Amino acid sequence: MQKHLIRPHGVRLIDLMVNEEQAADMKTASREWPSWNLTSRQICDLELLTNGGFSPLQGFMNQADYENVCSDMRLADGTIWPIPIALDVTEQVAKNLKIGDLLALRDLEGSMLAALHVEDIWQPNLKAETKHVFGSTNEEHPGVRYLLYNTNPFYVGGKVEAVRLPDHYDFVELRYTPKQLREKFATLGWRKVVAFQTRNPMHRAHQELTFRAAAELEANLLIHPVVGMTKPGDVDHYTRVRCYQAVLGYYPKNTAILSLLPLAMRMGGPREAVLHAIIRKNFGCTHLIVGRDHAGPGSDSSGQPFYGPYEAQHLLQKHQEELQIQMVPFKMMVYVEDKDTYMPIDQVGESVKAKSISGTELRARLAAGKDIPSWFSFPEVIAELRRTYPPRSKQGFTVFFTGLPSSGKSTLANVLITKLMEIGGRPTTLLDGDLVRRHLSSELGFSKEHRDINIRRIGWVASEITKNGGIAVCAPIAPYDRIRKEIREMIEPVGGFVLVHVATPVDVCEQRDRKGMYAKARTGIIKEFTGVSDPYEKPNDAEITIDTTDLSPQECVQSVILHLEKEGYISLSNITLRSAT
Ligand code: PPS
Repeated sequence: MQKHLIRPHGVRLIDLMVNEEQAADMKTASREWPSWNLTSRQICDLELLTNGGFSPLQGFMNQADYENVCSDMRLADGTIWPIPIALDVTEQVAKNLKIGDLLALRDLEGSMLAALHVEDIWQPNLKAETKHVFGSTNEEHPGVRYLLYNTNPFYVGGKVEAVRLPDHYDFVELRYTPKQLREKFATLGWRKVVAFQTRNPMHRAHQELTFRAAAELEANLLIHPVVGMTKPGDVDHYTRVRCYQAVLGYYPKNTAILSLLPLAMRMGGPREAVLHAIIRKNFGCTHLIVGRDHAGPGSDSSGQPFYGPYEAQHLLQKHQEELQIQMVPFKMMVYVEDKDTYMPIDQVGESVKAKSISGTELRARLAAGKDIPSWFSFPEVIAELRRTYPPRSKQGFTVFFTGLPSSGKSTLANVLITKLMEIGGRPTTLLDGDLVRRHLSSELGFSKEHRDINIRRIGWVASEITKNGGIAVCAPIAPYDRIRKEIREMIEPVGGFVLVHVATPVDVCEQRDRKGMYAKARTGIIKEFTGVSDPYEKPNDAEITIDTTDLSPQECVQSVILHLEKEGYISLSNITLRSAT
């Protein structure tokens, strides 16, 4: 029944699942095996290995495949494959493994998902991998950063036998495996299917483009969004899926379906586009839409794009005959007001007024609670986005004071908390340095390692408060720049983050010496004391810098309040109104 469908990549559709009896035996036997708790990304990879989304791969890559993929974009047997699918483990696990072992692969709760027959254990050159795969070693590229900072130093390769697929409890009815989707296409009689890959909410431009692509090809449409891992800071997949479900209603009946793809994206631009094509072929699609900067992470902080806008199209074009799945290239769609229609940007004459709204502008409009025009998106999609991204005046935020001991952090934090409670409307929590060390970090000292743990704890609590719409005011010393940046990265996706550098000079702090600690540090009674015998890295990314030497606490806090008002997090008009009446 499926013979009319496109063939999978390689000889057949891979299915790594063993039968029930074997699974039960393997689970029992695995108690004696070495074991590895998979990371979120590895769980995504394992799911696509198991269900054949990554056909012809039959496990995590061995060294020969890995090296060939890096250098030549091919497996050792010559089959085209663009990105390594490797299992990274710690040195401790690697050192206790030998060729021929069975390694139990477990989920985040420690429940067994699969067994790996160890063929190779090696230490990869991750820097070289970033260069080959991403064409960049710039740490601002999320794929590069992941490889350099979140990847364990050893790779283990070998065939996999799976006992079950990873658990999913959300949108279960939309999670088709390649086999199930192929069966569905066969049942529906869909032989030509064009896939749309996305990691963003869909608006009118995307609906228009996908509709046109399918209509022009006389094909059906698969909306195939990635719900595994995407670029940090993207709209969460729960919100996106609710948006896709709404957009589905705007296609002619029975022409389009929605299925969720548990892929961990690498944001690898051109090479990732080739991977997307292979996956869609395995899911039974004959065509893949590839647009501007497909799977690219945009630009670095100097504004330099990581990839050319159509580099992904060019690479896929080069290999499409061999891959068999066909690329449907498209240019950006823009709204032409005079004609009340969407058109590809290259078909719009220079004199014609074309409109579009960038992702950044959309976020800004949501944050400010401003209008989002109906030509841009569907009412249901706008409503979903507004639910997830309420205006800043309703979002949570964190104010993070950093500075030397006795610089005035705690005093300012206390005044700020009082002011914010006067304004009201949101629950407010103070995470002062001393308070945290008493209640959360009582076992920690002041080494760099312990200070980082302390700040990570504060950051985690603050991010939870922020995510749930509250206000966290933190006032630790937080002397290290990298960890402060990590906290910012943790909080910004869930609400506001304002870093306040309390830049009171060290001699003024020492004169104040509220707790007599500088004196003790000078005589060596207190060791590793910030500002005396331990470093303080001044922030270069603070929203506000305050030197408290000649200012009253009220004056200092006023600049924080005004900043919060300017950014839309608080509204002072209520206060003025109240005090006027
Ligand atoms: S850190 O680096 O952010 O973890 O430090 P923090 O938790 O904010 O420190 C809280 C208070 O601990 C007192 N204290 C020291 N500070 C710095 N270095 C050393 N070695 C030290 N030992 C004790 C100090 O009073 C900090 O409070 P503040 O309010 O900053 O004076």
